[in-house]
Formats: sequence, structure tokens, C-alpha cells
Amino acid sequence: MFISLSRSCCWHGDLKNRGVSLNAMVFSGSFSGIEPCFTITHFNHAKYKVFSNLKKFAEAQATCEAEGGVLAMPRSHKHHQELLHLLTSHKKERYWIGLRRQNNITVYIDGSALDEDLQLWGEDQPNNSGGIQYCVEMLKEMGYKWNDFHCDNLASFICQYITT
Ligand SMILES: [Ca+2]
Repeated sequence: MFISLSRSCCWHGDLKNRGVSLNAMVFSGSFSGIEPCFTITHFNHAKYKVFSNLKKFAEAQATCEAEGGVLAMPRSHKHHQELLHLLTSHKKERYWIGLRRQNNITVYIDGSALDEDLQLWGEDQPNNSGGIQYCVEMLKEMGYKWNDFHCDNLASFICQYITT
């Protein structure tokens, strides 16, 4: 347990912010009151990790890839509902998912096409506000529907790993 905690992404920051040394925490074995940086859920044939810490889109995707995953690619309303279910214990403001616009077309991060009939965009989205919104997030204020957003802004994110 301690080993996995030391590898995770935001414990150190949390501990530093609290002025507590990591060794002291490890030996005391007490982690109460510290929010974990991710949760893991298995759904059908995929495993998901919801990261609550904030990263740019490319950094978030790199974090998923480092563990053999990708940013989550919701391909149906049912799949979207599953992702919503994952967020019930998090509810951060925004989460990157594996969609971005290339050559003015929104595609999944693996290059596959988005079904044009799949309407999961928030109201008036994608609006490419300011002409700089090339990545897609699930946004709390839109009921976690999709919003195009600046890729260098910071958001929490959801990784997806195929397990079969
Ligand atoms: Ca937008």
C-alpha cells in the first residue's frame, strides 16, 4: 500500500502542503483527511482511473499512456453515463477526455471518427471560443457534457484501459 502511494501523483504535494514529512506519514500509517489523487473503477471490459489533480491535455494523455491507457473515449450515450457514474465521488470542475479537433474535425485521440449523431456537447458547444479551443473536456457547469477548451488549460482527467 505504501509503495503505491509513493508512486501516485498528488500525495507528495498534499503532504508538503500540510507540512508533514512523507516518512512520518508512512510510519504512522495514517492517511485520513488526505484526498487520493485518483480512483480506479472497473466497468464492463474497461478499467478507468479518474485523476483529480490538474494537468494540461497533453500531460494528462501522457499520464494515461504511461500506464498503457488513453484518455477516456466515450463512444455512446451509455458509455457517457458510465463516465458520469465515475465522477459521482469526485465532482471536480472539469475533466479532459480523449477527443480533440484536428483539421477542424473533432476526432478521438486514437484518430478514430466521432459519430456525428452522438450529441453529448453542452449547450452552444463546441464554440471554439477565442479560436483556441482544440481539446474536449467534461464540464461540471454543463452537467459534465462536452466543452471544447484550450489544451494548455488545466483540468482533472479520466484514463481508460482495455482489460480484455
Ligand atoms: Ca468551448
